[in-house]
Parts: sequence; C-alpha cells; structure tokens
Amino acid sequence: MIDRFRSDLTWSDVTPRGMFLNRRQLIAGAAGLAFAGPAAAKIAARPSAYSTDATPNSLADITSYNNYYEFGTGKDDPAANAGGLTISPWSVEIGGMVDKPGSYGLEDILKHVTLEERIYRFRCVEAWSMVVPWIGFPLSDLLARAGVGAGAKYVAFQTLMRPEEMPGESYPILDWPYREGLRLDEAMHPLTILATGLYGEALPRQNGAPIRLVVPWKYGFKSIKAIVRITLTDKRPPTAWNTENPREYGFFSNVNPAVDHPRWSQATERPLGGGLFAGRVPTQLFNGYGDQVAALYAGQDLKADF
Ligand SMILES: Nc1nc2c(c(=O)[nH]1)N[C@H]1C(S)=C(S)[C@@H](COP(=O)(O)O)O[C@H]1N2
Ligand SMILES: [Mo]
Repeated sequence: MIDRFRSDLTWSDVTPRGMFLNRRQLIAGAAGLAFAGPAAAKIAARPSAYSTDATPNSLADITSYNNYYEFGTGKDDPAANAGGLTISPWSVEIGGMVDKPGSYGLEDILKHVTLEERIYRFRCVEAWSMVVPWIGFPLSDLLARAGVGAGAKYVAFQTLMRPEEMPGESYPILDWPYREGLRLDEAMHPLTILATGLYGEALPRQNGAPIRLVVPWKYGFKSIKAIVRITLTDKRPPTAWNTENPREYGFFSNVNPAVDHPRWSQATERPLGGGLFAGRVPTQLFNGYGDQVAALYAGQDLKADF
C-alpha cells in the first residue's frame, strides 16, 4: 500500500468550526484556487479516520474533468452543461425490502446524519485517478433508518430522469435512467458514503449534486450521481454499464490491476493534475483499500466476478 490511513483521528473527533476552516484553507492553499469565487456557505464536517493522507487534487481539476453522460460524453461537458439542473427541492424514494419505504427529503436525510470529510482515492475505469475531499455520510446510516428488511441482498440506485435538464437522456447513449447496484455488504461497508459536498462546500452539479454515491475501492462508474431512488432487493439489479456492455463492465467492478479491461490494461493509472509529462503509477488492488474490503470477496474469483 502506498497510502497510510489516518490513524490519528477517530470517529468521535468533532472538529470545532474554526479549526475545520483552518484545515480547509491549508488544503485550499495547497490546491490552488479552491475557494475562488463568490463566498459559498462552508459545510461543517468532522474529519474521518477513513481519509487517505494523499494530497487532494485541486477543485478545478475535480470539477472540470468529469464523466456524467446525462450532460454529454466529453470530459468538459458536465461542467459546461450541468448548470441548469434543478437540485432543490430534492428527495430520494427509498423502497423495496425496507421497513419504512417512502420519500425522504434531502433536508430531512441530512438532519439525521453527521457529515464527515472523507478524502478518498478515486480511480476511473478509463485509468485516470484523483484524490477527492468529499463531504458525506455512511450509506449504512440512511439504510438503517429506512430499516433493511430480512431477505434483502442488494441495493439498487437510480439517477434522476429529466431530459429537459439532462440533455444526454434524449440520446440512446445508455439505457436511461443511469442505474447502479451494490451487494448489501458492500452498501453497508463503512467506506461507502453518500456525498453531498466537496472541498467543504455543497457538491457542484457536475460532481453529482445534490447527492451521489462514492465507493472508493470500485471503478468510478459505480459511484452514481444525482440519486433519486434507492431500492432494497433480493435479486442482483441491472446496472447501466453492465447492461450496455457486460463483457467490459462487470457488476462488481473492483479496482484490480490484475484484471484488464478488454481494450486496455488496468495495471497502471494516470493521476489527474500531474501535467502533460507526469508518469503513470501502479494501480493498487481495491484502489488501495484492500485492508478494509478484501474480506468482502473472500472465496470469490475476481477474474470471473469482475
Ligand atoms: N448518473 C451518472 N453517474 C455517474 C456517471 C454518469 O455518466 N451518470 N459517470 C460515472 C463515472 S464513469 C465516473 S468516473 C464518475 C465521475 O465522478 P466525478 O465527476 O465526481 O469525478 O461518475 C460516475 N457516476
Ligand atoms: Mo469512470
């Protein structure tokens, strides 16, 4: 493992707001123009023991190089086209095998959780990577509140379907709406978060506002954006990329340097923001989170269950 996990912080750490802002400013300084622009409301969030020590990419990098096909297939399309997405009011329909199905308003969701900063390594299936200081909370907190029903084995997620504001949905690029899925143990894992912020502020639209999934040991496409529906089920749910091309995109999609994409190697990656001549670095199994998640896949053949 290249990264160490921060061992100096615990779940009970509550950072006073002033200290939090100082830390943010430090990161902002390191990252360049993180807080440029009109004063946005800072979100208070405690640091997390699950954060990596790696230096975050700049806010500019994280918000200008995105995959979000609802807004176009180019990396700069989301930043250019997502500005008109209405993100308030917002609610998430939680259903299927849960004790308390229903429409959960975003404000209400946030009232029941404690936000944390989670600095995570991120690895796209296209072999670029970055480090992102998310603000979010464990998905398990929300699922526990909805009450996971006996017999539930998977969690399905669905993105907003609103072609008027998401122009890509009018084209047959994917089988819209974008869908993803996790096995229940993956969904309940403490590393799996729902993110609502980035760099101490509300999540930009191109990064999946107002609420998106982040699963740091899986390829980026598992981290579905603009979530409106979460369904607990006993059957493995269809997912957008697996439906599109099952040979290239498996259901599990764990970051794995030993399992190549059919069209390119996954052994190395290109860290974003390193400049034109920056070298590639080796990709780590489970994106470096193996100590935390390898046990989930004990006994599974990751070449077959890719
Ligand atoms: N709804 C939706 N979610 C999505 C995508 C998408 O096209 N639509 N792209 C995925 C892919 S391939 C990646 S790499 C990440 C990019 O997340 P970021 O823009 O926050 O870096 O979003 C994922 N989530
Ligand atoms: Mo991706």
